[in-house]
Amino acid sequence: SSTAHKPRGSFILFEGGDRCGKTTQSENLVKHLSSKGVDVALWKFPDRQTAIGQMINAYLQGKTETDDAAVHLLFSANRWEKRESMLAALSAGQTLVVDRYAYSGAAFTAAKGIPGLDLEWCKAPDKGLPAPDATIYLSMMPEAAAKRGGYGSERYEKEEMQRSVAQRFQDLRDATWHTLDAARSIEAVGSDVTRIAEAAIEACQEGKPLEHLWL
Ligand code: 2DT
Repeated sequence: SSTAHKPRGSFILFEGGDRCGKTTQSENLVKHLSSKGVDVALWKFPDRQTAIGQMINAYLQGKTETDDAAVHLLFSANRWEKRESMLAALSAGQTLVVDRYAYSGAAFTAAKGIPGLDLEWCKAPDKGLPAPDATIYLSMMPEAAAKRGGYGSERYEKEEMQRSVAQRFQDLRDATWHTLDAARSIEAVGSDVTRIAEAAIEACQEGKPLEHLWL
């Protein structure tokens, strides 16, 4: 029997503002990769199922008021509490398609413009988390996104906040980043997504090491 290690899975992240098509594209990517025989799972942050996630959910739905710094740390803790299972899945060879992560964490809190909670402060608690192999940023003007059936009723789903978030995302661009024009058709965006994801998976199969955020 072979003792050769299965290559690790790839960490493919979707980021972007509300109504940019992240959910549709991440679901379509998972379907596409599964049909090609790739071991793949779809993850989403915040994970509203955990105890911390339930506190975040109540905050987002406006049922509780939480200090902005405290809620920022809850979002980060919600990633740290999933770190071990994330690393286990990746090293078992499973590719993870993730809908939002630490870039959303830093962009949304920094967008509030609260003195002291600048981008560096916002990034600090996520330092050391597993880094994505590819970050697919679905770029769309907030005005255009709002026309897609309107924003929902959760906290942050306002055009002005979305504009500020988009600016913060620009400050967070790094080597993993791929910006796609998300105003195009689902199919046009999807074919770019597939190309980026397949390249990331191939790089991991060829031994690209997993990196860590913002150290
Ligand atoms: P969804 O609509 O995608 O469920 O996101 N957010 C998200 C933060 O403020 N900080 C974070 O760390 C993350 C992951 C973005 C719910 C909202 O929560 C915001 C939108």
